[in-house]
Amino acid sequence: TSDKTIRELSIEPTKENHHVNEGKEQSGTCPLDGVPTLAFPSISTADFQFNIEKASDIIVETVEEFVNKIGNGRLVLVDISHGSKILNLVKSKAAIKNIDPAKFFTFVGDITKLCSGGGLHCNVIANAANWRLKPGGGGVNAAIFDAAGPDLDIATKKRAGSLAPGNAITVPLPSRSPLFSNQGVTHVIHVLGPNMNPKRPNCLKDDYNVGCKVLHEAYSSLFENFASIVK
Ligand code: AR6
Repeated sequence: TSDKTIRELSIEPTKENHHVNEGKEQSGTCPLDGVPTLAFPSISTADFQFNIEKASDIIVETVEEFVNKIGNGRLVLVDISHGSKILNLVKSKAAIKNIDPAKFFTFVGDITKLCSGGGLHCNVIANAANWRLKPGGGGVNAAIFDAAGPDLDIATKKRAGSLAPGNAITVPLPSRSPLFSNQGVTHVIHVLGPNMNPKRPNCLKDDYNVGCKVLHEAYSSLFENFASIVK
């Protein structure tokens, strides 16, 4: 582990150490370092079946566009699974584009336990939502609504009843929500990405001309919402 620590602390980013902070997992501590941080899942690439190669290009492009518009804020792409293909693709593409690894990195962990389980304080988390902004339904949406408790549903309903593909909406989290008190999350940003799954509403039937445009809009809208919170 000491080798790993040394590699993580090295100043010169290399392809190997560039983004994933695997060593920080399970640390059980969470320094609230005060740096505004957005943790976001890969929108549309699981239940919505969006092509991950195309999605990884769009994530890196949009991050590159916004990374200098968020003050001292940081962006963190999170996935729960260790062998995450999307994380690995994004990691290598971000390294090629020389995106500052202090401002953008990838992280393996449960987005609802980043502070307690991962030692990473993220004051804002994004949700890959459904168009009705309904709790449940599996994936990261179910995990976030479960972890936040009923307050997130109530606060969400106050803001909006539905979301169009490509849009995002910020919901401030009441301080009594466990996600706030245990993880330090003050805002959830719901994002609706393009859907390629025929079993879900608004399926684009493999129309990647529209799909890529909508996914780009979804990330732009997400990062704009985060920028407004940072200011
Ligand atoms: N922590 C971090 N990442 C996660 C977690 C978690 N707890 N759970 C899943 N992921 P998905 P979509 C990753 O399917 O494709 C829902 O039912 C997952 O590995 O949640 O946009 C909604 O209600 C993947 O990389 O979102 C919608 O109907 C990413 O999160 C629909 O699914 C997104 O996977 C949205 O589908």
